[in-house]
Amino acid sequence: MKMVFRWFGEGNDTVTLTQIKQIPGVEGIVWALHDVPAGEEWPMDKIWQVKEAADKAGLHMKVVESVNIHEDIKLGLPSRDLYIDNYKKTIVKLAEVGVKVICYNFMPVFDWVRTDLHKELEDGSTALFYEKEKVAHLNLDEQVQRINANPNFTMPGWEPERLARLTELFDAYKDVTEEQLFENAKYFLEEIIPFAAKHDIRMAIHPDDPPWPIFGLPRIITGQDNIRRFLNLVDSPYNGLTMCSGSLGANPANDIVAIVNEFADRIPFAHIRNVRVYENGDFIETSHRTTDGTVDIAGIVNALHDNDYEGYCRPDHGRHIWDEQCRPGYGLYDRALGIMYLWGLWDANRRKLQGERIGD
Ligand code: DNO
Repeated sequence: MKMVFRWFGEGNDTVTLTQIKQIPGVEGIVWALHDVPAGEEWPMDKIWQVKEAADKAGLHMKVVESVNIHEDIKLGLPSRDLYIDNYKKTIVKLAEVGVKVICYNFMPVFDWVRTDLHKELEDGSTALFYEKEKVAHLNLDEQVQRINANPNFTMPGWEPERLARLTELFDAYKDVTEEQLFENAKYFLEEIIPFAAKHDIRMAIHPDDPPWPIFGLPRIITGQDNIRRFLNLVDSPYNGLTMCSGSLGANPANDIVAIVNEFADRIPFAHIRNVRVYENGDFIETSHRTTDGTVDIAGIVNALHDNDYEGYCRPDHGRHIWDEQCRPGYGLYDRALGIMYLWGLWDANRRKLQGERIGD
C-alpha cells in the first residue's frame, strides 16, 4: 500500500507540502489543475509548476484526481469527440511527468452532494452530513429559479461552475437513462483505455457519492454489480476502480470487503474513510476508526492486505477538529490521524501474517 495525500495546490489549500511530508509514510500528493474547466486540455506549464513544487518537497505526483469528464461525453453528444481528444492530449502530458493513475467520475452534473458541511458530532467536532429526505424532497425547479435569480447562491458541495449551467443540463439529461449512461461510458472507455494503456496510466473510476440516483439524474457506479459491469465494458487492467469506502459505504447494502476481494487487481487507488449511516438513510462522516462509523475499515484494510495490495491509498474526508479552519472535509489533522490508523491496521497485518518486523 502506497500512501498519498490530496493537495489542492498552492493558494488553494490550507495544508502545506511541508506538513504533508511530515505525516508518516506519505510518499506523494494527489493533485489536479482545479482551475482548468472540464473538457479542456491541461497546460503543460501549469503541470510543471506542480511537479517542481512536489519535487522540492520530496513528494511524487503519480496520482491525479481528477481529470474531469465533460458533460457532453456523459450525454453522448457528437461534440464528445473533441473533448475525448483533449482528454488524450492531457494524458500524454501527464505521462510525461510520471503520472500513473487518473481518478475520475462519471456522475451527471453533480459530483459529491451533502446537505451540511459543518454538522456537529457528539465530541464537538464537525463533519459533512447528508440528509436523505431533504435531498429527495428538494424542489429542483425552485432551486434553479433561486440560483438564476441570485448569482451568488450556493449549496454545500455544489461547485459554482456546475450551477451555472443547471437548467440547460437538466434538460439535456431528460432522456438519458442508466442504460444510455453505460453506453456513453463504453464509448469513452473504448477510446481512452487503450490510449491510457499505451502511456502506462491506469484509469480509476470513482464511485458515485452518494451511490444512488439523485434529482432524477441517473448514477451507475453504485455497487458491486454495476462496478463489475463497468470494468467489463473494456476488460483491461487499465480500466480500474478508485475503491472509495465512504462513497460506497453510504449504502449499507454494499459489502465493501467483498468489493475489494472481487476487484483487487483492478484497484489502482483506494480512498479510505468511514461514515455513520442512520436508520433513516442520513449519513455523517466520522473519524476513520472502525467503531466510530458503519463501514468496516479494519475489514477493508485486512482485505487489501490479504490481496497483497500495492496500489495507492489516501485517507479521505475527515472531521474538522482542534479548531482547524480548512476546506470542508480536507483538513490536516483528522486525515493525518486517519493515516496513522490505516498504517496501524496495515502493520499489524504484516506482522501477524508474515512475521515481518515492522520497519523491514
Ligand atoms: C470528494 C472526492 C470526489 C472525487 C471525484 C473523483 O471529496 O472524493 O470529489 O474527487 O468524484 O472524480
